[in-house]
Order: sequence, then structure tokens, then C-alpha cells
Amino acid sequence: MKKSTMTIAGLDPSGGAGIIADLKTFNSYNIYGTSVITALTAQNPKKVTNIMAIDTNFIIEQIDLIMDEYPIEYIKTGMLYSDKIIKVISKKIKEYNLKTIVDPVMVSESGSNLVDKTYIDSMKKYLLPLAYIITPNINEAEKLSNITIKTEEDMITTSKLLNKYTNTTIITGGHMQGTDILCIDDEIYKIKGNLIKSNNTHGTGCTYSSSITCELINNKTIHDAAINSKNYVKESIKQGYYNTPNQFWKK
Ligand code: PXL
Repeated sequence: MKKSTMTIAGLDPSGGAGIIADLKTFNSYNIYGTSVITALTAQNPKKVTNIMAIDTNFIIEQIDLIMDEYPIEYIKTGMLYSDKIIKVISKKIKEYNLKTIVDPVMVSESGSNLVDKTYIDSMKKYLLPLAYIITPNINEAEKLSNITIKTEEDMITTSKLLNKYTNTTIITGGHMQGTDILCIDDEIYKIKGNLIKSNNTHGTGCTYSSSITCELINNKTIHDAAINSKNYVKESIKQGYYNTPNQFWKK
């Protein structure tokens, strides 16, 4: 039987990030993808000009109807946009006992990487404690921890700190030298990588966290999932298109 999953995230109509990137990734793993939209955006790979949040009751309705029908164990979350949305989604994760890969996307109304303190606090209070794995990039890890990350040692310190809120943290190193830091409890694993010279990076975070979700659905260990997903994203970038990774290279 084909396995199924769900992404709870925003819509990037240009398809590089958000639920479209997630669905493409699920598809390339031959996993049936469902998607619950938290917010619409107007954007292309170079800029976000507008965001419209979906009403929380409507989000709840989307989740309930999917969960009525599909045997879903692992899901991922992406752009949640407001602290109100974080709260309702956390409740649903608890209700359905969902193993959730949280990509702590922080995109504001203007599309800039600036969300307010309430959003970050809600994430730490409600969502991170329920998460199976969190996959922040360097910027997101800095915002969640209040630590400035300049070195690999800083990544390690930060991942250990973030594990006070959650179970397992992977800080992705695409904005540094390319090595990811995986922290399970207090145990650190370095997932080595190097940077590729490419502009096809819009939506790599979404692609990565979706890939991790699929790897876990396929019964991989977290460590293997992190290695395989890193490779999946690297190949997607290499074979990308219009500033966007090509998640279909695997097909
Ligand atoms: O890459 C982060 C991200 C995730 N989800 C949506 C986005 C963005 C960035 O623009 O628009 C919907």
C-alpha cells in the first residue's frame, strides 16, 4: 500500500517553496501527499509581496477532513504565519498524535525574515515541545535561541540549547559551510557537506524537511534520514531550474 503524509504550510504559487515543493518531494518518494494551507502568498523566487492568512477554523476543518480519511503518522509543518495558527495546529498535532517534522519557517507579511517575538515565543511554548524533529536553518536557529551563530561550534551549542524545547534538532548549514548539525538528546552528529555554487536554492528548507519526513516514513533512522535528505536536496539544487531546486530528479 502506498503510504501517506501531510504538509501544513503556505502556498508559494511559483512552486519553489511551501506546499508545492513539499508535494513534489512526497511524489518523488512515491508517498501520497496531502496539503493543508495556512496562508496564501504572492511571490516568485526573488520576492514575496503579499501574504493572506487562512482563517484558523478553516485550517482546522482541512486537517480534520484529511485525518478522517488517511492513515497518517508523520507530517511536516512549514510556514504557519501567526501565533494563532501555531496554537491551533499544535492542538491538532496532539489530538491526532502526529509525529511532526517542524521546519520553523519565519516569513513576515513583507516576505522578510522578520517575525515578532510572540510568534517565536508561541513556537517555543506550543509547537517545539510536540515536534519529532525541528529543522531550522542558521537564521531560524538564531532567532529561536538568541545565539549568534558564526562557527560550527556555535551550531553545536545552539542545537543543544534548542533540544531543551524539543527532542531532536537538525540545524542545516546551507548558510554556512554546508555541514548540518544533528543533535539527538545530547548526542551530536555532523552531517558533512559542501556548498554548491548555484542560485537554485529557493525552497531548499521546505524540500529538506519534506525529504526527512519521507525518509522516516520509509523507516530510516534519523541519522540516515539526515544523510539521505542532504543528498536529495543537493541533487535537487544541481538539477534545478529558475532559482528553484528540482525535486523530481529522483524519478
Ligand atoms: O522558504 C520558506 C518559505 C516557506 N513557505 C512559504 C514561503 C517561504 C518563503 O518565501 O513563501 C509558503
